[in-house]
Amino acid sequence: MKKLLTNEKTLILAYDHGLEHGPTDFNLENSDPEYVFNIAKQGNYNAIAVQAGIAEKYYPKYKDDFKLIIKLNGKTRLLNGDPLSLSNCSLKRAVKLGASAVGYTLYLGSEHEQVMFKEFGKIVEEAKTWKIPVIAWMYPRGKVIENEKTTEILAYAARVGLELGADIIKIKYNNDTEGFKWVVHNAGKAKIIVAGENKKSEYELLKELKEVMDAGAIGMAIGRNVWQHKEPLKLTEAINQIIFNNSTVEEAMRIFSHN
Ligand code: FBP
Repeated sequence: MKKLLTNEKTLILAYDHGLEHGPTDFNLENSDPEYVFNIAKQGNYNAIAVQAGIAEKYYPKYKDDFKLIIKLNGKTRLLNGDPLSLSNCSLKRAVKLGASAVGYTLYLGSEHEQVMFKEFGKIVEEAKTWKIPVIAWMYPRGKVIENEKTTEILAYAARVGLELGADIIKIKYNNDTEGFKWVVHNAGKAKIIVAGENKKSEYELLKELKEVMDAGAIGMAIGRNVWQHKEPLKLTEAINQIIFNNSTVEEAMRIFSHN
């Protein structure tokens, strides 16, 4: 049965990497969107986050299985210099494609941040009329950002997301367990979810997830660690246990190993 986008907690499968990183993240199996959409279905994810082109061709078959988040902007990794990422899909089209929420990456600290802030403001305003939530991928990046994962800069990113009107803020985690409470605190009534980032061991991933949940995050929007995994559904089950059943890392690891 299709879950809500978030019922306090959420687990989202992110699959916009083909645009952001290129096929370098993929193999023969996971380069096929069908393979990844099937993980979202079998793994009982709340939603999948994809670009409009993928949504248009692959979501109709899964519309009763999980929610759709359309990533409105995106850029390739081929450009040099400070990042600028503008929308390639309107809200109207996203809603028509079945989106229950829209996503937008904001590169704060980029010399182009004002351009993205301006566009994001318009999207937030329009999203209110469609009554759909806006998820901001808050990524500090640009030549003035020496380290995009200090606690101070992550807290700043979370705060900017709140101030610009995001309902959910997607952010990276820096393994500072105490510091992350400050990050979450600065998001106020906006909710925090974390990215999975580069592929890591199951234990490391689950431990990080437990730490961010304990700090007040509501879940995860994970990509590579799941669909690059040999056993994505087993890993998903362990992730589900931590997010929705408040399991310990050890319990989740047992579930992963015994499944
Ligand atoms: P992962 O869990 O694979 O890190 O995916 C999360 C995500 O935010 C994707 O939605 C996006 O494509 C990617 O990370 C961008 O990360 P970066 O800009 O750091 O490469």
